[in-house]
Amino acid sequence: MNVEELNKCWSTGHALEFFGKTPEFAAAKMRHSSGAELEVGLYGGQVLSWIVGGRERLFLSQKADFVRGKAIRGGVPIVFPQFGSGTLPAHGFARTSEFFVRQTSVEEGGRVNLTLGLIDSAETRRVWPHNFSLSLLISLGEDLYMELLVENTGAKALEFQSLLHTYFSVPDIRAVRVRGFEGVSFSDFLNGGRESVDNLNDRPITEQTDQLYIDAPDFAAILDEASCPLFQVEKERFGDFVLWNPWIEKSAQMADLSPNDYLKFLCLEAGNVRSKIALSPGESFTSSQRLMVI
Ligand code: TA6
Repeated sequence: MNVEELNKCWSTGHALEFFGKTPEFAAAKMRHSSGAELEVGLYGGQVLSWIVGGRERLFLSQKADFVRGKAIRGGVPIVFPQFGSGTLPAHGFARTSEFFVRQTSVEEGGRVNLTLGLIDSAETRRVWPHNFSLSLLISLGEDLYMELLVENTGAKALEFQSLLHTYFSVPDIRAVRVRGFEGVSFSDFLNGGRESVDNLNDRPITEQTDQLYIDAPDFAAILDEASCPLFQVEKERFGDFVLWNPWIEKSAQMADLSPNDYLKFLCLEAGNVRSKIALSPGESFTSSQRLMVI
């Protein structure tokens, strides 16, 4: 569907309308009565912008590639059905697939809802021989609620990983802290997956960080250097959190990041990584995150 067709079929007026993010990339613009605004690209089903209180709250690289087949650096990439490297392309194919609109609505209380869909295709089945149906609910109120429903529509069992790879915009990574992981076991991807327990109450980020917090509590927060909360993340039926910042050297190797971009974002990612989700034919699984600006 082109933008005109999308608006004809799905626009709810000022609260939700479609536009061309680029000439080739259609996106939804969602507006809440609180003044919060959201942009969601149909490519990848990816939240690209979240404005609260007149300020952008997500990081989107100025050098992000809006090219089909490539992942867009920033916002909230959808990681499915694989996390990281493996038999599929890194982080799976969802983030480089074209989603379609399943539903749009504006609730009486003013929440603006967009549900996007992705189903298996000859292209996905070639790399992942399963039938599936994804529904991604993106709900904008004073918070941002995202819910991922995965259904096994095939005749054989399947297993998947899923994760919402949120790039939170921060003033300076050297001044933020992460709260919620004290006493939680984590696997350090930069140290061969070595597992240890985080013994910090409010964890600073002082170097390249790439850690999987296993069976993590459902609440985590990003704080400023005065330990005042910037963001709160509440996850449900996502077992883990991933914490990532590439820092200086890794950033320098990433063509879609500018050298100092590492200072401007922290990825705090709710996901099912350590334990894959298994679905028998006809079964489905729903997981969600709620992001709040504090
Ligand atoms: O979520 C952390 C991570 O797996 C890091 O290892 C890093 O690769 C990051 O995701 C970004 O991955 P991408 O494929 O988008 O460059």
